[in-house]
Amino acid sequence: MDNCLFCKIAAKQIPASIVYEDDDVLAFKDINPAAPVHLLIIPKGHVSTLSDCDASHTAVLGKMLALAPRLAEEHGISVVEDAEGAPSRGYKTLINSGPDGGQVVYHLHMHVYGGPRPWRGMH
Ligand code: DGP
Repeated sequence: MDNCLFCKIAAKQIPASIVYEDDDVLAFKDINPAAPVHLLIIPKGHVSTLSDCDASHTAVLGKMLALAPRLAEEHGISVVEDAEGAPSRGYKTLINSGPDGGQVVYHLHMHVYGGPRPWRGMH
């Protein structure tokens, strides 16, 4: 897509702080972080929104989802046990879809938020 911001990031035409890349997906830091850790995971191939995905996207969607815990581990926000064995830390994954879903950039992306709270505008 010629005029897509995230396609341009994937093509390295616009700089981003890239934290992971393979042939199919790219992950980079959100430019306006709402949490101490705020990453975006995108498919390299353009698809505007989750509603445009079909069975042909199953593999890349799985890859995006499976990448989240790996990045969480690398960024120190994975779910761990505290001294009493209770769950501690953790992260949120989010895909905004369409205007009512709060989507602003129309290249499918999954947010990964984590780090000490409060986070901006989120529970
Ligand atoms: P959404 O509302 O789900 O469409 O979120 C879009 C996110 O994209 C938002 O959190 C800010 C981020 N963003 C917008 N433009 C850029 C950019 O040029 N670079 C980076 N790294 N993030 C961007």
